[in-house]
Amino acid sequence: MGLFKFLKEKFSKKTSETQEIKVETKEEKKEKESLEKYDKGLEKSRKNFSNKLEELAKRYKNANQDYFEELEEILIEADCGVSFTINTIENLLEYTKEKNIDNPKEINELLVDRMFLNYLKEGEDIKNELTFDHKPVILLMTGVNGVGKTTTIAKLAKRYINQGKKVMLVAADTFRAGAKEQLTIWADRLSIPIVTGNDNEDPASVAYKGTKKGIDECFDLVIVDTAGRLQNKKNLMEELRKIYNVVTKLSGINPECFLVIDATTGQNGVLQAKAFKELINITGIVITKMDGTSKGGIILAIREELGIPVRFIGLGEKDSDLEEFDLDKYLYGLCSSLIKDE
Ligand SMILES: Nc1nc2c(ncn2[C@@H]2O[C@H](COP(=O)(O)OP(=O)(O)OP(=O)(O)O)[C@@H](O)[C@H]2O)c(=O)[nH]1
Ligand SMILES: [Mg+2]
Repeated sequence: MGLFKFLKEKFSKKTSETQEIKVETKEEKKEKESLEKYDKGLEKSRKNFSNKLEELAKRYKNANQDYFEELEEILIEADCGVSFTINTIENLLEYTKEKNIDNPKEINELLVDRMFLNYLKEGEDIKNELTFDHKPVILLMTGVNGVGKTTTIAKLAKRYINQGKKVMLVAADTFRAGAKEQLTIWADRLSIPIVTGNDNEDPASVAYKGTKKGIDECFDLVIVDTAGRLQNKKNLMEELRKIYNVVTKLSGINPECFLVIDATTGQNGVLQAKAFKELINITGIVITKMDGTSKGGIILAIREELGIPVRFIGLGEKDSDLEEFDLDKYLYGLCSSLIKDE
């Protein structure tokens, strides 16, 4: 069975089932809420992507060269990236020619299949959730200015507190005025400890203090906030490497290192990821502000060009608006108008 049909069975059925009066288990309720978040958060992208595909399929009775050119444009406009788009279209052309397929609706289904397969083939399928096989897990949050690092820290802290973990925060952004206070407000709200430094203190020294406390006091998770830095500012990037090295040396293990990318910045996000990846070992990407963009294809572009897994996705400003990245739900959120309409 193709992925398109699989998603249809997996999720459309669930949506209709929920109409019936039936006692839901806690797990089912959580899954339903999660799917709804994806559905709502990807609404703009869906309009830009699958509604256009649907409309394209209506306009062409049979797929021809013009059809594939328009399809290519839709993928580029959705921010899937040039490389992903070209590979996918070439792939589709080859396959449809070989199998004699020219029905646009069928090609839409094949496209969803390709999006899924391409994501998987680009890298190992690692678990997105943090794993706590050693204590403490140190998580560095990095990224350029204003992408949502601090907000994502609060969301992740809440997530793991709810899972019963002992969590603390470290304000290693000693550069931006108000950064320490912003993180302290979140720590107070979540009732967890925070390590801060003086204004303009070396961020690596604050990261050191935080890591040490995390080790000494047996925390499960220490999340380190870092200042926003543009990838082309050499001294700031060096400073990040220093934080990374200090934490790695003290804890004796490579930290989890998330790069936060704002989905609304488009292909610039790919350039950011390339630069950060050269400097430190990025173990995952968090895509934020997915709810504010119509270009949800950025996840596919990043995966195609960097192979780094997207671990979490931000779908709103509240501390509950963070979901573990799930390829099925993402593709369903992006394409559900095609799938439901079948
Ligand atoms: N809609 C939406 N807004 C978000 C999301 N994540 C963060 N934001 C908003 O983005 C803005 C910037 O968030 P911060 O968390 O302060 O960003 P930052 O990367 O820490 O910023 P600097 O520390 O200045 O580099 C805030 O207004 C957040 O509410 C998201 O997933 N969706
Ligand atoms: Mg911040």
